Amino acid sequence: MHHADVMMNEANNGRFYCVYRVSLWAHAVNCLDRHVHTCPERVALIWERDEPGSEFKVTYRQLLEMTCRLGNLLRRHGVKRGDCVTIYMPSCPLAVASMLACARIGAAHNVVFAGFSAEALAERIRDAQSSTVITVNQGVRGGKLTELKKTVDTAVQSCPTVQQVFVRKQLSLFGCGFITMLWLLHVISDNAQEMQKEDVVCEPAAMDSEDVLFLLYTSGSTGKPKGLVHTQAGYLLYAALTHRYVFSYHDGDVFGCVADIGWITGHSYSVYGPLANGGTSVLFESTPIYPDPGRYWEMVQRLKINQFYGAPTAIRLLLKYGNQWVHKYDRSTLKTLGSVGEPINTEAWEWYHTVVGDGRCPVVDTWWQTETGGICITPRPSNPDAEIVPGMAMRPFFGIKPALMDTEGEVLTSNHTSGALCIAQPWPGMARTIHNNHQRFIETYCQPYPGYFFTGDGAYRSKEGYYQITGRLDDVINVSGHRIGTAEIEDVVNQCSQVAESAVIGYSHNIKGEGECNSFIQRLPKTRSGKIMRRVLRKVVEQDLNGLGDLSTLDDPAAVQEIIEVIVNII
Ligand code: 6R9
Repeated sequence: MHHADVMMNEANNGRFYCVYRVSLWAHAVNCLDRHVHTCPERVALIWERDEPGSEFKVTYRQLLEMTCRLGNLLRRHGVKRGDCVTIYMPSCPLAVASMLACARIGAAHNVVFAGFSAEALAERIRDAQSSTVITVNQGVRGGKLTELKKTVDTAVQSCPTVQQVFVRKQLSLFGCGFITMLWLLHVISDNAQEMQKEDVVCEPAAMDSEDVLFLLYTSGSTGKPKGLVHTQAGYLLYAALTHRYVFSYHDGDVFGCVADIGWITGHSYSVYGPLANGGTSVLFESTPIYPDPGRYWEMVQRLKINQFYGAPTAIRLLLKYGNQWVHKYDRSTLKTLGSVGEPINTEAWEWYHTVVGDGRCPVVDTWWQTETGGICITPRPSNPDAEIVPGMAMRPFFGIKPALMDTEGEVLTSNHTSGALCIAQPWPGMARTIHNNHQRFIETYCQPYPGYFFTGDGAYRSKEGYYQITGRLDDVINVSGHRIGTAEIEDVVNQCSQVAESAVIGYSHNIKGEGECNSFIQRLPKTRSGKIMRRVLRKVVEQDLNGLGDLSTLDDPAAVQEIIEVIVNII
């Protein structure tokens, strides 16, 4: 029996996950070797490259081979168990193989989103004390070329720990034709020269269930980003279990999570969850509007995607372009539609459900965080016909005990109430610490409500006991003594036909405590993963430009500058 199966039974019995601390084979075995024994030619990854129609498939056998070669290459260059390897690559099979190669030899990986600047990358490399970086020379996204190797070159100049950088050379050609495809096929199966020299067998390291699997940085509201630490057994169990049950994933299904592997969503639902379940996972390397706003649905038709998992920010954007981009394509393969990253407003939920899913696919709004490792609150699993209320994350997953706290720190026991969202007992996928800063982990998550894990989010529990996430608590506004979640007001504002998206924030008001400031502007400041940075807006409105906090995840710093100009003029 595989260790993960043991853990799964434990979780099903509702017992504490950490009862057994046994050694297990590295993740690469659970995600690859197992499936190579039973179905070597099954497609593990479909690499949906920037140009539609240039997808590339990798079987479990090929992915194992790539992973082993890379594992051997890293070992030969001195990477040991316990080291940390930084991966700076777009979503592509080699990035997945790099993650699994680290796991196979017992090294932790630290994937940094390939859109981050040299400075943000350097900060994460330094904090992780990585001695090895893996990258590609260039990538292409939305028709734009990015020179990743150059960014790495700049970054490592200020990273004294880095001893070696592995660069995979790949040509990112626009409008990739048949010849290029042949060339690509050659490169992928042949792999780069160095990898080619390596053996296709790589002995997996035996790991303790609580050994580190990876670090993943998430931005803090103040100070520097936090390197959250996930461990071996609990994380994989939780990613696999949630992937199978939340999305009702069945063998043979094609799972399309469009998040970048640089985020936790990509880690859990493009890589570990689907691969642990022997699934076929799409790696999406483009944007929702490239080459046009039909991209997602054209891809669904072409790859016959069964479960589609995306972010509200993209849904809101596509909704604006109109239904014709959806109707153009056959979406009959779709069975479940997932949403993650931010509260999904009612208008976007309805559109996703009725237009994209033709009213026949459950929409699973999935609430979770980098810290939780996998989905914690979501409508499924449940009876297939159990109610789903638009815009609500609904029910806790197996083993998750949500608790709402009042401002005095007391647990709210009744329904139809709002409070700070905590989790009352540990679960397998929870992050164990912040790399090199356990004290910050304790202060951020464990001390605010002793005995509970504090999520930083606010939630409402309805009369029926269903949960609705109301937004980050640092975004909650207090007007005349009423605590209102930003998401609640935005939901109403977004229903105006002229409004594509909105961000509601509060600012100090002598009488009411906080007033709302609604100012419409061209674009909102967002993180690279599409979350609106309301705390930055609030600081701008409060004219506290020195207190903007950690901006390393900001997508386009010019957006903040624009807003500063508009808002400072109004106030
Ligand atoms: C998975 C992911 C975590 C924060 C989280 C919350 C927000 C995520 C949400 C949601 C409302 C949902 N969030 N999913 N809010 N409804 N379905 O996004 O992880 O990048 O760490 O962000 O995102 O505020 O605390 P991460």
